[in-house]
Amino acid sequence: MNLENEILQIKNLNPGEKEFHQAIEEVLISIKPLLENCEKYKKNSIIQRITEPDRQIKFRVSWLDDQGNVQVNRGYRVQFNNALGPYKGGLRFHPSVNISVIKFLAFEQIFKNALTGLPIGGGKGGSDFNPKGKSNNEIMRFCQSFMTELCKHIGPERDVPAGDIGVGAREIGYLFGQYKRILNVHEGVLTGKGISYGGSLARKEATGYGLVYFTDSLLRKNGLNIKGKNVCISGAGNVAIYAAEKVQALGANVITMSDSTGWIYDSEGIDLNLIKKIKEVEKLRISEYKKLKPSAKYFEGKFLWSIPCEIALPCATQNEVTLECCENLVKNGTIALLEGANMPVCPEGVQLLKEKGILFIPGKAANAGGVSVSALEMSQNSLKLNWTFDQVDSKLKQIMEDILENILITCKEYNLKEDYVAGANILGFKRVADSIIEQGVI
Ligand code: NDP
Ligand code: 2IT
Repeated sequence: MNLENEILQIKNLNPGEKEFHQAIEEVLISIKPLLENCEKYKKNSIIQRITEPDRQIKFRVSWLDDQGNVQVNRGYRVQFNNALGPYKGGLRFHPSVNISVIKFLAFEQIFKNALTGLPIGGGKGGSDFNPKGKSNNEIMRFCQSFMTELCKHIGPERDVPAGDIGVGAREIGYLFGQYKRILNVHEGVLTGKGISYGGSLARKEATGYGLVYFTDSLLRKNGLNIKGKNVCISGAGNVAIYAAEKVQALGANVITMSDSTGWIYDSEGIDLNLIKKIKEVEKLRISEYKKLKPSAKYFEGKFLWSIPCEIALPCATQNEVTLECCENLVKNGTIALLEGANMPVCPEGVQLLKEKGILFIPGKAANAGGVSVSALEMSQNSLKLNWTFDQVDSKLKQIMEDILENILITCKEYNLKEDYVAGANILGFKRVADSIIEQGVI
């Protein structure tokens, strides 16, 4: 069967799962140069085995709201592939969550985790629960109910969840507490934990910092420098905030940020203390920024990447960067786009950026810093040791540099020129596929 027919067959097996189809297509088409020369993958039905999750867990989550009414949500955990290590990947709480979204994220996570070189397999989970407008007690009751079922399926050597959209330190704390209460074991079953009970320093910063370390290395490899560059960022959550912090630390200017309601443009450079106060502490809308800093501009609605910048770092959600956004970036002379979010650029947009010679790095490489430090948190938990911020941060930097270096080597080996999407996918796929084969028919 040729590759196009195999992709069609996978789509038919998973009807209506559009985000999952998108991720499957992106990965499989790009690894053609690998598949063409590898008979053993065909013989071992690697494509069928790698695109079928080990298991998909779906469960009801009932919880009591502050008025005493019973609310019902859906919970998911997709344990996609554990060839390289225990399933590892975040939990997302957002009303848009469905099986397609969780499967796309879990599938991407397999290859991202392989790129880190650390012993972790791929998984993802979450719920269509909307944390917006919920009280602290409601969040706690939801997390407790969610974990009451999830705890049957996870464990430090089995599956180790972490945060993602809508799941930060507060939620991880409540989830961890409930796990401990039910199993009566204090162990590294989640990452992104509070520092006082087994969390790692620099995990909070890791995805954003890692993204910018990668950006800095990429520019240097191309004879450029991040210093003084204008950087547009989308999102104003965990990834966006710490990407902005590192961009500023390296002497570049962050001029935009956004949330699901609108976006801000601050030509003087975003005041990150204001953003942290609005988004991390008070959990308000980004429009508050203009009230506190009237010289900035606020626009309601979707961010269209219409402000000229040299570097673009989308850090909100999947498919946020449309073809129109990419046309704006091309028109404005952007040099590089690195995905802080998972799959934020739509396929037509990726195509255009590549055609126009814009340096494009997919999320599975550029945002791998978060899961890398999660794996370092697992190591610290196993060793019952805590490393310093600088120890973790320097390991993170090294991991990001190694990922870039190995992608460049792969691009050379397969004659891919500047197609970093193919380079990252081939490198990650090969590591996982070869391990699957070595472990026999299971
Ligand atoms: P957060 O919940 O902390 O922040 C998400 C941000 O994106 C918020 O500003 C949110 O706006 C915005 N957003 C969410 N959904 C939409 C939407 N549909 N349209 C527009 N804006 C939206 O999540 P993270 O920062 O952790 O995650 C951001 C991205 O990075 C996701 O793609 C995630 O999968 C990816 N990622 C996260 C990692 C991590 O360690 N946290 C690691 C690697 C990747 P609002 O405030 O209005 O909700
Ligand atoms: O998409 C991701 O890599 C994450 N949300 C982080 C996963 C993790 O296990 O830290």
